[in-house]
Order: sequence, then C-alpha cells, then structure tokens
Amino acid sequence: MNYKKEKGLNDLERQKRVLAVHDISGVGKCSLTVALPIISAAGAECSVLPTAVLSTHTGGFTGFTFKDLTDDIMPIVRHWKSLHLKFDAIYTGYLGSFEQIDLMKTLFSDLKSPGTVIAVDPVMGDNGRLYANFDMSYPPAMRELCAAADLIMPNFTEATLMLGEPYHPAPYTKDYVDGLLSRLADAVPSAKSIVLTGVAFDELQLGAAAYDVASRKADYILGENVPGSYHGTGDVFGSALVGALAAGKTVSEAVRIAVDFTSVSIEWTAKAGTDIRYGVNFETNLGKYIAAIGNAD
Ligand code: PXL
Repeated sequence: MNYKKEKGLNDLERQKRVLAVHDISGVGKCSLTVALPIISAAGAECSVLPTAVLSTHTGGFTGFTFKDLTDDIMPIVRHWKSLHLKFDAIYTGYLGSFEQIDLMKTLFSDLKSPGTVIAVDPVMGDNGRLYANFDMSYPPAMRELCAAADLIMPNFTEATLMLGEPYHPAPYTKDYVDGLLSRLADAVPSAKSIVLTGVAFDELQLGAAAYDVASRKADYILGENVPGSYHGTGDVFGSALVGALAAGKTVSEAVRIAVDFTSVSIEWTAKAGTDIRYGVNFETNLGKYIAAIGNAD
C-alpha cells in the first residue's frame, strides 16, 4: 500500500504550528479557551503564550481576578528561541497593557522565520465601545502593533478606533465599507490582508470582508444574521480563520469557513437561550468545522 497516496499523509510530514498569544479566562469562552480547541481541530499544533490569567473575561462579570503575566513573556520567548522552533503563524488577541503590545513587536521579530504569518486581532472593543480596562490611549498603540502584521482582523469598533473615526452601527453601504478598508490599508502598510468582521448591508445577513491589499479588492462573505451579541464570537471567528489558513485555505476560503462556523455556533446558543456572557456553543459544531477544512477522514 502506498501510504503517500492517502489523503492528508503528505501533510503529516510536518504538522503546522500556530502560536496563540491571548489571555486565558477560565470561564466565559474567549481567547485561549477558544483558540486551543479550534486551531487544534484544524489539525495544527496550537502552542500558547498566556498574557494573563483571569477568572472570567471582563465583559459583563464583576469581581473577576486578573493575574498579569507580562514578566513571563520574554523568558518564554527566549526559551523558545533557544529551541529554534518554527511557527507557521503567530496569532495575537487580547493584550492587557501597553507593555504587552510593545513586547509583541519583540516577540514577532524573535520568533518569526521565513513564511511565518503574523495575524493580529486588535481586540479592544465592540458595539462602538472600548472593553473595560482600556482607555482612548490604547487604540493608537494597537494600530502600531497592526503595522507589524501580515493579516489583521478588526471589527468595526476596532477599525474606527484605530482610524480615529466615529463608529456607526450596521447596516453599512458598500461604499462606506470599501472606503474604511482602503483607509485601514493605508494606516497599516505591512498588512497583506484585512479581514473586517461585522459586515452587514441589511438586517438579514452578517459576515466579513476579506480585503486583498495588493489588488485593493474586497470579497464580501456573508451568512445568516442570527440575532444576539454573544461574548467571545470574535475569538471563535479569529481562531477558525487562523486554523483554516494554517490548513492551507486562501484568506477568502478561510473567512467563508469562519463565518459559517461562527454563525452556526451562535444559532445553537440562541436556541439554548444561554446567557450571552458565557459565550457560544462552538464545541457542538466542531465536527462541521473539521469537515469544512477537509480533515474529516
Ligand atoms: O473576547 C475578547 C476578550 C478576551 N479576553 C478578555 C476579555 C475580552 C473581552 O472583553 O475581557 C479578558
């Protein structure tokens, strides 16, 4: 039997490795508790660098604990550097401080090798408001970090904050979204791709734009708009996107997979009537995600 001919075995020669740099919030399904299972389901190794340990995320709970791990970041990076590890992607999300934003620039230059994709989710806010713990001095710093990335994935709140523009809720016109993408591309010249989440041109559909900076063209990838604003959906989307990219999908293909996975996960959660603070039931839908990636057999 020629094992090489079997689907997927060529890929086993070297499994892709993604480094996810986010906080770990014990309860509330966001950041690393989402990135680890989803990127693993895509067939990639998900190495993690926790930026902080919280009892819950900061969106809607009071009295959460917050253990900052800033001091551990550089010793961890130095150890990994000594191991000569290759990361196919580095995916950053929630960062708790300016110092951590600065450290990410060092982490990128220390840990990237030719071919490493730097994916930055400038996690800062939603629905026109910054998350607790951040003030208006944070967006310009996040914009600088985005300027070190190959791919950024802001929502409209984060995009407008980084551009210093007023936030408008959906629905949007195509002209407005095209203009926003073009201004983002000018503001973040390193980025080859911009994935803008929360795109809706009417009440019925919601999705993302996959903007190719070289051609200045956007693909609009929409799915059913399931009502409800659940916590952690940005991280579910981002992790599904990064996992699909690690599995070899194009940016537009990966956005399609991530939009569908996020939308079906929201649908299940809405049916169950879960408190929005506890995040979405993506776990039940991981099989569909794996099938979309093509690793099902
Ligand atoms: O999902 C974004 C996120 C991640 N991590 C923490 C958060 C938030 C949003 O509020 O508080 C700790």
